[in-house]
Amino acid sequence: MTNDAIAQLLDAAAHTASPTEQFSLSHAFDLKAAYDIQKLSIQKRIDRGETLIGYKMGFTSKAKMEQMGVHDLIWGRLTDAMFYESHKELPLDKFIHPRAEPEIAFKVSKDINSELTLHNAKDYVSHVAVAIEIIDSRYQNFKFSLEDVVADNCSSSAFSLGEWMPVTQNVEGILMSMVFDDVIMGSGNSNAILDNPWASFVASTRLALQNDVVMRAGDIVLAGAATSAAHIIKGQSISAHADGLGSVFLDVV
Ligand code: OOG
Ligand code: MG
Repeated sequence: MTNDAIAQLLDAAAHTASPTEQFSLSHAFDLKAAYDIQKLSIQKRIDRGETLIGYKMGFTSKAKMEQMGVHDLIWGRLTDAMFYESHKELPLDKFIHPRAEPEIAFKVSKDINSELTLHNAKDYVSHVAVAIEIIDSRYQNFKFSLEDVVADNCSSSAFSLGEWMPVTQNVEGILMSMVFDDVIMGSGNSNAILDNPWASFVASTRLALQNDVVMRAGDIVLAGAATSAAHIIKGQSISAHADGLGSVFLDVV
């Protein structure tokens, strides 16, 4: 099977919300091919009129690595069609078996043409926010290898953002939690994300450069979840909270 054929199947699985088999079980491909497949499948969305608006980091915390049994940093792409406004509805029929996780988002302030460090990263970011990421593996039973999940755009399917706060707002060592209706589904410290969420942003700039991607002013970067993800069901009100950043809410319908 060619990379484009796999990309086509993954795009169709996402588009029709119907699961597919793990490709790595029948067809060995390496990480480089996986990122190529990811790029090809997102290109199909762009060809249908979607716009690339940012990137997501994955497996940046131990909680996530342990939940999914994958131990390498991964990154994927975000398009405008994946964005849902806070306090609005999230239609469940667009997804296969969605899960939610609390995250921190960064907004890029100017084009990034070099690898950043913890010392200069803030010069390239205008705002930070609390976020909910909805992940929805296109693979049956949410099971995958590292290569499978990368090809599948790192399970990314939707996200929502709290209010953007100025970049001077602290995101290090803050308590984050996720609440479904009135039940706390998970909580953790933001430093569970690579010891400092900024380190995830810095890593995203490194990965972008390595892959000939230029991060642009206005792009959004999701730093990865500090807690494990939880299944969402119809009728739930889901929210994520981070100290000093506020909250973000979605109604699952
Ligand atoms: C892969 C995506 C991981 C995160 O925040 O670590 C991720 C998955 O768990 O399906 O989004
Ligand atoms: Mg995530």
